[in-house]
Amino acid sequence: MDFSIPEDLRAMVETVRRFVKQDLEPISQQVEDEDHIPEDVVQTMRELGLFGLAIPAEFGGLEVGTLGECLVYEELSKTNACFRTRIGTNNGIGSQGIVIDGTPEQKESYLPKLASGEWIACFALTEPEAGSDAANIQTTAVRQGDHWVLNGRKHFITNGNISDLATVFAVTDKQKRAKGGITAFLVEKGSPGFSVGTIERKMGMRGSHTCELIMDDCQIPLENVVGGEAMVGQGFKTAMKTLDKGRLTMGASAVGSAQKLLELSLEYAQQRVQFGKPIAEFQSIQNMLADMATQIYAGRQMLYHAAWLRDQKGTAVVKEAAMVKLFCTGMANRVADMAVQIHGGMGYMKDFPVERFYRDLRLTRIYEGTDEIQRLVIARELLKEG
Ligand code: COS
Repeated sequence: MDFSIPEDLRAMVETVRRFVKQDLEPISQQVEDEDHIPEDVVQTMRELGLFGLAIPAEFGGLEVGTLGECLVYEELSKTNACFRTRIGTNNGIGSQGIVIDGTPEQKESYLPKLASGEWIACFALTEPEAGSDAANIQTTAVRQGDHWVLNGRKHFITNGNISDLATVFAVTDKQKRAKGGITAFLVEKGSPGFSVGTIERKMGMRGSHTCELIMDDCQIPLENVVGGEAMVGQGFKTAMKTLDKGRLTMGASAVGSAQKLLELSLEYAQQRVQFGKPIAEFQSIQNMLADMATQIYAGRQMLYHAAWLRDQKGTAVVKEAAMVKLFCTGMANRVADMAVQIHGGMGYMKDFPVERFYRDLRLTRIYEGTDEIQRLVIARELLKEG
């Protein structure tokens, strides 16, 4: 067994770590207050190639592999979560439908723009009646002459308001639904009948926006079915394969944020004096620090292993990806709770970053598949294995 991180990935992690320390962390509170990432920072992200981590090199991406991507997310998640979310959809759910199932023409046409960050992409599956039950989407697509006509409303769409391209899932056969009746469409900003609805108000994740997307007799060219004509009806599988990878990177974000919370807690516990000595000298605080470190260690090991496995086996890590998301996001939420506890009253104040991490991490147990869905996926895979 070789547990070492390859040299090229280590160098990349160093670059991202420097970027986080020098450029992102100093403005993390400003971004929180203004609910907006400054354009010059986004430009540096483009120059570093961060929008194309998961896009093949032949289309201008860095193609760092799943492990490489997870390592970058781990570093980026040590600061305000919105920075990771900004590049997240181009590397994940916004582009991977095209990377996995797109036609050569679709790859040629869209991936270079997504890899460079010139275009932003989003993933429009969720609807008011279709959250965990993704197959219950109500958006329809009907073929009319030389185009498809889409009607429906999506919500909770990350980066939807700033996207140039959306992968929109719609029902093309009401009887078949998930089993051959859902199709994925590439919908460009400005398409007739396509618009952004309400920007949603959230508990956290400031600086990263989610919104409604509305299709009102939205016309899409026939060639914009992901994977082309042969993939009409196969969109649900495209969505599931895309989400598998997202579940690993979500685990990486959770590990990175948990690590940062441990570092903040260690620092605070050694500075904060109560009853005449630093609180780090009390066993009850030490127990929490030890539990945090142990759980982070466990999460990181399973994350790296599952990422490595995906790099060896391609996309077939359904069970492991769900396990990583379930464990790592739960772990990070427990770590965040302990971090607030160690910081005491200060942990509840907006002046300290632990309060922000506590809110932002709560979402990781919900989006890209809830804890309950991960358990369902894991159990199904176990039963299939027999
Ligand atoms: N990879 C490839 N194919 C997959 C797959 C995967 N990970 N998961 C399911 N499929 C296939 C199935 O094999 C089945 O294909 P066949 O018709 O050939 O048998 C088809 O997709 C339908 O799958 P299934 O019957 O399992 O569909 P269900 O409606 O029971 O739903 C769950 C499956 C619950 C797993 C799915 O709805 C889900 O993941 N929900 C959560 C959605 C989510 O994460 N939303 C977050 C917001 S989007 S960011």
